[in-house]
Amino acid sequence: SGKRLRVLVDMDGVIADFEGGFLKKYRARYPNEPYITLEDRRGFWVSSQYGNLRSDLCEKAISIWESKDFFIELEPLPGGVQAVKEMAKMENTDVFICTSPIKHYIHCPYEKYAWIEKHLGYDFLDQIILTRDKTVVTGDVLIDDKPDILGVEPNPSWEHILFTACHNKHILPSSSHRRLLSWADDWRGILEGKRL
Ligand code: UMP
Repeated sequence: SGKRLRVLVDMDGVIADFEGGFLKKYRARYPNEPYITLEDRRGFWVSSQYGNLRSDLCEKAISIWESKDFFIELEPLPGGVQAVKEMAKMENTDVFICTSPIKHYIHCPYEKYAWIEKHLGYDFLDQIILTRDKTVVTGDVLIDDKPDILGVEPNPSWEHILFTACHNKHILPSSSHRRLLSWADDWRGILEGKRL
């Protein structure tokens, strides 16, 4: 029913548990350093909040996600893999995983592909968009936990649906932002609305 829909789904913080994976490995590697609980996380950039806690903790935080096996070992977030699989099977629906790799590129891009193959299957490797600028990608919706998605295109084609995460749950989204509270929330309703 309705028009064909292109859905862009972010990876870290939306289908893969970046924050949980980070905190677990940070505490294991730096057991004597202070840390920020997920409850106390504020702002998209983990490195900034750790750097504000103590300046040397910025690079310690970065060392965690720059390490081999960080991205591949991220746990799926509740319901995310199932929702994406279900979405991809819907009629007239194209789903792409749209994710920004870190610039320390030795492990991250490879492991993002490996994670998608492991959790969504080999055929889903056709649906991956790795980009540091999501504004140049066209789509009807972008489901992403980053509050400010900026780039060279001032008027992106997609509507940004803010996916709730520990770091963004306290901010009041701008009037143009709709939210998806979790994968238990009504993502089907949002898609059907865009199809009209
Ligand atoms: N990232 C950082 N620094 C941080 C937090 C995350 O570089 O403090 C990286 C990890 C992911 C990317 O590769 O940012 C997340 O990008 P998107 O979720 O916007 O795709």
